[in-house]
Amino acid sequence: MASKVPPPAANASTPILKPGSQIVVDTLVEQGVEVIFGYPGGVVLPLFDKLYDAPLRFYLPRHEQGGCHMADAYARASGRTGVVIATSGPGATNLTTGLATAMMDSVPIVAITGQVRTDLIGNDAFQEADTTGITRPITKHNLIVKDVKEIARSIREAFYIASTGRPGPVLVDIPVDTEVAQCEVEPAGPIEMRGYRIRTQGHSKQIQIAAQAINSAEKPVLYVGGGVITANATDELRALAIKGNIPVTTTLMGLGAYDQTRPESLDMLGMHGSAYANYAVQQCDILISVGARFDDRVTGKLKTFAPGAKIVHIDIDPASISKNVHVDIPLVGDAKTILTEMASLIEHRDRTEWFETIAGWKKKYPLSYDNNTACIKPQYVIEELSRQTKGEAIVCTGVGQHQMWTAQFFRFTKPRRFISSGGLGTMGFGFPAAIGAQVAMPGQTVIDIDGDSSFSMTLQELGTAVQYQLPVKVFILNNGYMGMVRQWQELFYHKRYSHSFLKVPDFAAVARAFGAAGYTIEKKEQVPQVIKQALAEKGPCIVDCHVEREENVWPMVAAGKALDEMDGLELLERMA
Ligand SMILES: Cc1ncc(C[n+]2csc(CCOP(=O)(O)OP(=O)(O)O)c2C)c(N)n1
Ligand SMILES: [Mg+2]
Repeated sequence: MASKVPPPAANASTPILKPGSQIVVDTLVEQGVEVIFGYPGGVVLPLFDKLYDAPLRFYLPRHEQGGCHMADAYARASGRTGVVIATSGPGATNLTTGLATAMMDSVPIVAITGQVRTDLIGNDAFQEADTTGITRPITKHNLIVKDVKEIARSIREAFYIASTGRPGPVLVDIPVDTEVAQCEVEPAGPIEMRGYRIRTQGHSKQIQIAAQAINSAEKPVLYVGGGVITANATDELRALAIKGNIPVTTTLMGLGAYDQTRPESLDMLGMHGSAYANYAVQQCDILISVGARFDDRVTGKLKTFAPGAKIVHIDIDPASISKNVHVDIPLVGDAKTILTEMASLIEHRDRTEWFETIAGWKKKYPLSYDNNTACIKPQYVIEELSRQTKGEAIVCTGVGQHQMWTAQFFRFTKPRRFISSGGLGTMGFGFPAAIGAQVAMPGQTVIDIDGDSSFSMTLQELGTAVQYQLPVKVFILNNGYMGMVRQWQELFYHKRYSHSFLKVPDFAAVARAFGAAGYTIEKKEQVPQVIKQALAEKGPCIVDCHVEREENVWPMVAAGKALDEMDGLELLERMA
């Protein structure tokens, strides 16, 4: 006969056990997470069950790639860490483009993926993929957590690694049995990780040397990348540039780091940068790079890049220093700290001659286009958007000509207003990015300036925008081509337009089918009015702008050419 033993009474010494799935959710909440993008599946069902009544806002994309771009743009717009959840196998592999995009642009994301049961790993189990293996080169850090006791610490460390130093995506893979297993949770404490050290303070002596070199320079240029935005150092940059009277050019990722309406602004440099920025870089005597990485789209032919310049490089990531271009004065540390210290040592210089030379280039080769045509020029739509939103909107893009025109013709005055895939160049990024940015900034006007082909890659996220009534405004610069590919084929492949156009649907009708508003613009005179109407829409809205089909982006530094060997200058000169 079984003896009746009373159940043990709960008292202070009884450990409170929680399943791994609950620990995941609790740790996310503890880390300050308010928003999650994610898609369910078999091995994350325990986790989704706990998300059912978690104090978090959850957004369900139509594809995990979309979810990852949403988390990415959420992070870029807000400065917080984005979170995305996916199931094992196809859910995890669908994240890869999003992770690689975030990795290349140094965006903090924590991705949580489910994994098959620990005892099945390596067995070709249903929906098994080696997620940590696949994502190792496209994450800042990743790991698989096979012990429930490690979940809380792993997630805390994931947030720490994702958001500190040079930020990036971190993936935590959790087998389903670990989600179900139970343990007691350790309270959060200070994070100590051997082998992960971040230097924030710059070397004072080096800062002095750099400041002296800048003070004695006649033709300095500040070359600014996305790192300044990540470091929230735009005020410090402005203070330095104004105090020292130094012209500033930014990379694509750096747009918004410096107010483009200021006289020191040289706008963007590089392959499709302004002629005056490229000339200034080539002729400067000191180039002060802050949070930029000398990407090949910026430098042109490396051997001839900034030939007369001493190079100062401020970066949080020591691996970026002298990677592509030899650096004379390296400064490893946080841009905000270093710029502040440097500004105190910088003296005002008139540099009249240098600014006059630059003014000459600006006058001779302004960023311009021929708008004396009956058809709609894509640049005109962008200028009109910039005018109507007074530069206040958050602007996302796809990849291609429309992206470059946005960089050239939208005036950015503040950081975190331009969201684009710079490093990886991910077509299809713009629309889910706009959704993520809108989730982060509910009161803000969020625009996606997209290409017909780029938008076609992720347009299913219309379902997400409509489901959550996110009032994103998409302006498709529909040239009926993969315009950037066509431009290269025109210039370098004898106009043999090999598979560079797709038959696209009536985008406005597609929008309406999803429950969004849809407009089509075919005539130039409609542009201002329809933009106005679209911006006033309360819900998501698509505007299909039929633009000039064979417009090109100028100026252009062809591959292998020096930065000051630009094509298309005659047109700019003619339009000046
Ligand atoms: C996922 C992906 N595939 C291919 C490319 C190569 N690519 C770069 S731009 C471009 C064409 C983009 O066309 P569209 O979105 O219509 O923009 P447009 O250049 O016409 O403004 C292509 C195919 C890419 N960047 N990303
Ligand atoms: Mg196109």
